[in-house]
Amino acid sequence: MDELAKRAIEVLHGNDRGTWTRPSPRLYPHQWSWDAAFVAMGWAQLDPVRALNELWSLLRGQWTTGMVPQIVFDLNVGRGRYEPGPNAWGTALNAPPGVATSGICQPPVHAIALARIREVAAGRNDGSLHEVDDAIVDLYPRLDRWHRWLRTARDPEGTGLITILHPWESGLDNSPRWDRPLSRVEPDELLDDLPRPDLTCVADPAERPTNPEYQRYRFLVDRLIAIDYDQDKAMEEHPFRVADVWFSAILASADDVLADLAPIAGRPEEGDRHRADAEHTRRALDTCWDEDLLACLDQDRITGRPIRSDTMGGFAPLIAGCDLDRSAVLVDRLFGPTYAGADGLAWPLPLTTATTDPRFDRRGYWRGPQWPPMTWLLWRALRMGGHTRSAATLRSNAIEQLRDTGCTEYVEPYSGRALGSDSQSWTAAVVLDLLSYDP
Ligand code: 2M8
Repeated sequence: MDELAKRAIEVLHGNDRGTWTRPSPRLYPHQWSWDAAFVAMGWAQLDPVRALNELWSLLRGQWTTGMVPQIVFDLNVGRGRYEPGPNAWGTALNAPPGVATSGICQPPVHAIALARIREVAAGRNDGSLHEVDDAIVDLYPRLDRWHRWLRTARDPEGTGLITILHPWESGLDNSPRWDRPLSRVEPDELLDDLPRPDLTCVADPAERPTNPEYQRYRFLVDRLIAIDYDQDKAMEEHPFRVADVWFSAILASADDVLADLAPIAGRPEEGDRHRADAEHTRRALDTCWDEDLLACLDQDRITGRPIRSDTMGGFAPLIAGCDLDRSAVLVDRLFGPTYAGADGLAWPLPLTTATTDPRFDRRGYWRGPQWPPMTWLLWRALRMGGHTRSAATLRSNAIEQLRDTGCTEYVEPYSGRALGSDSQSWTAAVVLDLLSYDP
């Protein structure tokens, strides 16, 4: 068997907790929301039913409001191993009985994962398609509620863009996109004994966010606890509110997918609603286009202004499925001299921040390095947008990188050094999916 595939399978098995998977053995010992979606696609290559369990495990934590939480905690993990842990979120009355969760969310990749599981099952001719289709009947309404929660609680004015209340909700936690809005967040008291177990899990603490950032992260969580996660209040007064274009674009694409899944779930009449939602977001993303940067910009909902930074977020229209003219511009930029085509890169793959952005940092967490799951999202977008040749190039470069770096969390783009955790589940999942692809 292919050595890389073997390593990826080892990583998934090593992080497997039976019905769900740790993102990594030490750094992230609980179940994370968007990791679970990627991981499910990885399991699909081995066992589509195990893949469905990954999604079901996550959805055990779905709140009655419809929110799918960023973390579903494993209560067997020792106290203090990950912070903020299960007792730090004040969510006991919000989460379903018997399940401990955080109180924020992450990008909605789940429907995309479910459709991919189905596609893989369909190619197996072993009866698993039947099981997947049965599961879709029950999973679809859960995902529909999740999307509806995002489109109401996090977009009460129906703008088509989803507001995040914490950088962790973006998944691209430390992106320079959040620097400005986060700098205005002033914790009223600083935690002297800020617990940072994460710093002991990486080779160099510089591979993780800084303490001042963590003080703000904790403060934002405390502010949400203080209003008991009341979303209406949060959307009016929370000190960090940003309409996140990358998150919104993923939702648009996931809505297109839900439209395709609706008939399989026995709800054909709901397809049009999802398509209209996706279209609405695509139009909203159009209004966030910056002609100078040639990028789509997040909107700070507190100042009412766009956030000018040249990052991966700018490619949101590609993820959402935009028209040919715009996608041609974005594909040029993606492979151009400030992103994948930058001089001196070990592999020509997308960067999380443009090399020309003043805050580009080749080692900084989400501030420059290459992240395999983001490469995967862009690869999928290129394929779906009909950019077949670019997609093929991206895929083969990604595989080449992964052969060298293994299932690492992220990669320093110039030296090609593996950074963060070295057994990251979503990277393993991306490996399996990329290797399996048969155009
Ligand atoms: C990272 O985020 C968590 C907080 O959610 C952390 O730093 O502790 C991010 O890379 C995020 O996107 C990812 O889902 C998570 C688990 O892999 O780790």
